[in-house]
Amino acid sequence: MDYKIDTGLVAEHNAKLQGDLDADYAALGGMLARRGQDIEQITTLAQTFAVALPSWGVGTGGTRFARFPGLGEPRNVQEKLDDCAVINQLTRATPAVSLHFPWDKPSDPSALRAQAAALGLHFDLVNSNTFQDQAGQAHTYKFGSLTANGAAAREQAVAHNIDCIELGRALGSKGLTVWVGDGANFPGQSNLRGALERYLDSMKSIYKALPDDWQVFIEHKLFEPAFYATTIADWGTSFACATELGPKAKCLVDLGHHAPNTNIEMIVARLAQFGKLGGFHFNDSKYGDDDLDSGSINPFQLFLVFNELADAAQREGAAFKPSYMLDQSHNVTDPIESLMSSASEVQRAFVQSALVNRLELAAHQESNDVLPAAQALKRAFRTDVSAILAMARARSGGAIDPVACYRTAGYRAKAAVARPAKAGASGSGIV
Ligand code: PSV
Ligand code: MN
Ligand code: MN
Repeated sequence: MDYKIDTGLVAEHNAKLQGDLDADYAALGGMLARRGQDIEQITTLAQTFAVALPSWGVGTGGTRFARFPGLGEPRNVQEKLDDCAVINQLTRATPAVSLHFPWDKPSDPSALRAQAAALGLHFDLVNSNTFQDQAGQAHTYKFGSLTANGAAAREQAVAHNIDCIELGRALGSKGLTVWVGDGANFPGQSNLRGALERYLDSMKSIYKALPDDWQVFIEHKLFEPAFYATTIADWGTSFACATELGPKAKCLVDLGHHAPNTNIEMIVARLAQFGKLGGFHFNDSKYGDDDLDSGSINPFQLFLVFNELADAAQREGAAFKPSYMLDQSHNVTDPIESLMSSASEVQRAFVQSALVNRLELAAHQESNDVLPAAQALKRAFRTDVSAILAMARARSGGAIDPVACYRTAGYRAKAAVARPAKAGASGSGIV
């Protein structure tokens, strides 16, 4: 494997921390044993966890007001893969990368696929982009893409999605995520029902181009860039469209794409119940589509989402396999550090949800004993599973403390020398 950080350095880092970790792990194991839970089983489960990285997440995003480029930012998709490889080397939880076209369009897909394989990575779902005009494109998306009034713009947007499928196929991906910013800023600007009819027509053409073993995920978002009416604003619209399109179409839940206080875990439960939960974009937010690091604002919500996923997995078994991906944007942190931290926070919620005693919870629900039911969830959520996460990483070949190890390795400083700043680096995070 083409490891980006010297494996000897990782081993040295781990050797320094192993003693303390063993002590913390033994203490946690004893506490869990008293609850009738086997820490070894949970650690093995933690080692199975994987969340895909967004290629655009390894660059500095910014906001629509400003972008403050970071040192050593990747200048192309090959360098993005190198950064993703570091994140996976140290966390062992991020073996897949989700590409965004045309930001990451490779000139030679098979060479990119080979590079990924050499780095121990593969490609998750690919993402289309019809929310921006690209240099030289014939028809603008100013007034919409898949929903545009003009047939030429719509056809162009459909053709781009079909190109994404072809590219994704060459890269070994198995799905396409479609997020469109289409909508209206003024009442009267657009016929609300007509826009959705056009969206469905366009999506039907994209759906027809899907290979047999592919899926298409519809990503909803409440608002932005359309501030009055977004065509695919909510899970209900997403669900209706996915149902109309057919079994290969499912819904994707980006945690930041809902109104504040929305009960996202209930949306997850509904979509899982009706077989339409395709996957997630994990991030955190306080106000809107803030794209903050996972678990940085509302870790309890993240836990409750995983609690629903654990319930669905118990009901449906191995067939239940939603895709997990991070979708975040950085303005004030090192993107590699933030992505490592987010991957670990999502993994933490996954592990905490495995600590919920589901039999006990069901019994409290059955007898309408509300407080112990709530406490059963809180007990799992409050358990500090850091030692399980660190042990899972160490056993899988990663770093006990990924951020500390990354800093010791000086990867960013080396990247700053190898990658002098380039004006207008691709993959803006301003959407
Ligand atoms: C839109 O806000 C979104 O969440 C979609 O997933 C896009 O593809 C991504 O952000 C790009 O930044
Ligand atoms: Mn998203
Ligand atoms: Mn978003």
